[in-house]
Amino acid sequence: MTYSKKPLVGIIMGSSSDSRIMKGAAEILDDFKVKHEDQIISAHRTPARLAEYAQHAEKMGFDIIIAGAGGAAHLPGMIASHTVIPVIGVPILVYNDKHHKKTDTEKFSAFGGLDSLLSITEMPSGSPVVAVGVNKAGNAGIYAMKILANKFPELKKKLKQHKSNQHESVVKESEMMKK
Ligand code: RP5
Repeated sequence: MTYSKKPLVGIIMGSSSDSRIMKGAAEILDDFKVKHEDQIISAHRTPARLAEYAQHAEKMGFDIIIAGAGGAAHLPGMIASHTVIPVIGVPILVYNDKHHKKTDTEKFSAFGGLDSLLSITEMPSGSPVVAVGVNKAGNAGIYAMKILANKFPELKKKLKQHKSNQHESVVKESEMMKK
């Protein structure tokens, strides 16, 4: 069962290099059978596309936007400034092997993701964005389900099941340690 024919959540990211991380949010939504629409939009490289997207998101009737970006991560904040749809920001620490063929250990950010975390959370008063931890896109997905659970009681049940699964797996791990 899906909850709507149309996507309920918009997932956006600043670059295709963010998709490795942002797929964590998409996977949670897929698990919960909530439709989403995914797009790449750069706050700095495609500012006009960003403004158009905010109008598109309103027209589509999204309940939530999940926006991930690394470095000077202005994407979640700029989207929030264009719309009243709640925005969950995912600060991203990318390993920049896309353009520069660098090794996996060479990070795009010199600041370990703190730069993107602060760029997302330090919004001016009156224009908030909530943020999950660096690269924790899955948590953005779960948080989005919590918001949507106010509208769809079935999702609340699934979230409770998810919590109880977590409980079971920790207890199981603990039992394994005793052996
Ligand atoms: C940010 O710069 C993107 O969100 C990405 O995290 C980072 C690197 O982008 P690319 O150089 O891989 O396109 O704008």
